[in-house]
Amino acid sequence: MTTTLITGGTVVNTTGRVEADVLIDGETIVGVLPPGSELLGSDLKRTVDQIVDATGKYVLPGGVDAHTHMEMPFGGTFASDTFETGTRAAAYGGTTTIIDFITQYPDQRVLDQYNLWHEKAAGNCAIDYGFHQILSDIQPESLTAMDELVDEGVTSFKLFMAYKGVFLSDDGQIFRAFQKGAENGALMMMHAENGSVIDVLVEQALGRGETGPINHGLTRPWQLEEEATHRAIMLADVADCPLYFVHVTAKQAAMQIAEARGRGANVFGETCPQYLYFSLEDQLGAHSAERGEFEGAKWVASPPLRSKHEGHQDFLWKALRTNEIQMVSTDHCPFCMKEQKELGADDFSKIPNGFGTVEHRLDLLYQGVVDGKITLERFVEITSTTPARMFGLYGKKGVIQPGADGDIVVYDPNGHTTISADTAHMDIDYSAWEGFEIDGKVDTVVSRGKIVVQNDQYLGRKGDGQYLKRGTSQYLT
Ligand code: DUC
Ligand code: ZN
Ligand code: ZN
Repeated sequence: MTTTLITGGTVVNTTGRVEADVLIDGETIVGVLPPGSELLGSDLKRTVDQIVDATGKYVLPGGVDAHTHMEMPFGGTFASDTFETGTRAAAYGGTTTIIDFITQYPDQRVLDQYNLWHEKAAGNCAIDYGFHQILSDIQPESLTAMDELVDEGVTSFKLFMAYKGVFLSDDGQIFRAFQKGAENGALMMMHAENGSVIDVLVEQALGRGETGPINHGLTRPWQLEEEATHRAIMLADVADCPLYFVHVTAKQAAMQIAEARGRGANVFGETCPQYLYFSLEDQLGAHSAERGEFEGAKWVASPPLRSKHEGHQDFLWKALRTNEIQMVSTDHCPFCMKEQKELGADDFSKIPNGFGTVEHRLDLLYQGVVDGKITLERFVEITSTTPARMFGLYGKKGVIQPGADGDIVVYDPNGHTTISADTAHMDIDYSAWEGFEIDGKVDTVVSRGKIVVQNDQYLGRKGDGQYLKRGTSQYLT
């Protein structure tokens, strides 16, 4: 077993920061020690096999990205990152755990999909991984499967109020799943947009010949996110089940969550870097010589980007600071422009929805620290500790303390990162984040005691990552 000492750095947990050395024995943290490795030779009588010099750097718990879609079948194609490429890119960016969504379409059996996701991921991942389950068009068999999946460590289920005929469940179906969640302790997750109304707006826009990418956002206004968010909260109230909103984009939806939390409901929300940094106006302004206005397809995701003038982005940063929104995941669902986003060249509703961000989440949120939007401790909380606790991994993940997995990011606040598709490692032919400058840099990444990234080199191998059989949410016990 390899013993690793991370020395000279500032260890950051949600509770504060301290100058300390971190000792990892094999895969597990065994000590957070006063600085100075002289203790090792005498008191602890240990031989250290490898030393990571973190002088002048932050020592952070490895990132936990609780929302990814590796090789997801969607929009007539597949998300371009496989478990192999996507988890390696995540490791480069300081994420040492992902929770990916098992996808189920109406004609598929939930448990078959669960087995399929294990087949896709096993032996291919660079970092540890768990699963949530997507349930579409919920039928009685799916409700039974929920019990079995909770026993397998899939303790959270995503439902959709949008994408009719693909993922959407109606209110009655949603309510039955909520009742099941209330019974078996699972955390229910919601994609909150009013799909029926969106479908009308899309049909009308196409009928008027408005086919460009910007119409994706224009046909999914914030009112339809707020309405769905409110409706889901009310349904969860009646079912007496906890509820977690994925990818919150609209100020008004965040306010619904805040209001529910204010009266003591177990309602939670995540947002994503794209909704903090980009606006509908950015997308509208995007043109290229090669593609003209279709360049905007790079920023097509659902829910869509929101207007800068309405203040959504500022509100989401504020909500992160005040814990009205609890965490940040990526909704990593990359599609290349060539042959993928291009499927919607003549019809915005056919553009595969999604961003590729799994590699950049930590950097993009760290820039929020530099810009004074969140503290360093809050950065750790929203990128690692809360996602771990929300999804039953805390103690093993999300914290630097004895007994936790040796998942560490050494982050250099004096380093610099320029984001570009040319240097990123995700399997996508562009970067929505091209040219972003970050005043910080991932220096070294350790995953269960193994150095997997150092000096911009990947030192791990596929299959290093293990399946995480998760417990139920630690916010609910
Ligand atoms: N939204 C996306 O943008 N992509 C994948 C699924 C989703 O809900
Ligand atoms: Zn979604
Ligand atoms: Zn998603």
